[in-house]
Amino acid sequence: MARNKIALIGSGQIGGTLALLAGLKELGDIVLFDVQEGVPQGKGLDIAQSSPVEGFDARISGTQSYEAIAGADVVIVTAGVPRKPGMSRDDLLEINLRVMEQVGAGISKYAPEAFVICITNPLDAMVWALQKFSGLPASQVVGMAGVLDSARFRYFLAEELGVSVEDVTAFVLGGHGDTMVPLTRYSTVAGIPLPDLVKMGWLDGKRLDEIVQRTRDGGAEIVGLLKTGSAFYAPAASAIAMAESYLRDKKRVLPAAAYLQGEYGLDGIYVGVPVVIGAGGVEKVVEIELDRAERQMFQKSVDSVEGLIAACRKIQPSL
Ligand code: TXD
Repeated sequence: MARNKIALIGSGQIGGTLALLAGLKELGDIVLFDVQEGVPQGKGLDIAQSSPVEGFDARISGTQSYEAIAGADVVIVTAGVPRKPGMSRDDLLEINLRVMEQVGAGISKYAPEAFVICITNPLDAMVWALQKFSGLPASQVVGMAGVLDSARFRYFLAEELGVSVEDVTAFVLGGHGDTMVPLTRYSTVAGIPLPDLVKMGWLDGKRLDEIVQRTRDGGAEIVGLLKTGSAFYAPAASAIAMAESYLRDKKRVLPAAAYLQGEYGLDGIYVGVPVVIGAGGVEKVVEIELDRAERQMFQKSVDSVEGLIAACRKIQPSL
């Protein structure tokens, strides 16, 4: 069987980590793309030189040309610029929207069959724009945020309770960042919902609220520590889990920014919901019951995504 091909558009902090993880997991051959000359080539060569030590076989190459992504099975997009001092959120939106336009055209021309995972911020709006620019079916284009947000939630809970991260599941909905909605009653330790753990006296209710807030601020906490960039190990690991579910048809149920067509009473926007990812891409959007408070939080999140989409449309009315 021929190896799969994974194209990474953007070879910065997350892109490089994605290449290393995809190599270590032998997901396939890897093409790193970036506008910065030498960077994808250098990172590719460096990772390739780790393969004899780690014992994995993969062709890893770097490129400035979209042609090199031809026939990719999976494309993971991290291309974009970070927000710099003096740059407003709208400035950032406009620059990254232009980047999505280029990336969408490249994918549409050379890898129209690929499963596309977008990571670039502002996530929910960028994945929406990328799907439009690429013209790929919405089931083939998805955004990564929920796996990361729920991983942070799981890690904090496991640490608090002194249990294995493997036995903690967490459920998050909504947009990435401040407006994410951690659903505590659907989050469990070995199947026991968090509110029951509070009742049992294993978890303090106030501590749980603090952990929820820390999860919401998870990205900012890391930016505050790193000072020169944002998180990249856990974001890369999260996108790799999604790619793996697609390539191996695992049909994992993962939170992801998916295109809604009537689900949750929404139409035509991307927002974080649980989905099944398998060989057919996003094979199913899982629609769960929300109580009043959860619905309100979800709506706040949807409003902020809709605001970003409106801002994109203002910049590019044809979208
Ligand atoms: O959960 C999530 N979705 C996120 C999102 C979690 C963490 C970080 N998140 C966002 O991912 C972050 O705000 C950024 O928008 C992306 C990528 O983060 P990373 O830390 O990898 O950023 P880098 O190191 O700046 O890498 C971006 C690369 C860089 O090498 C640029 O040269 C390149 O993108 N770039 C481009 N590549 C291709 N094509 C174009 N036009 C282009 N412009 C810049």
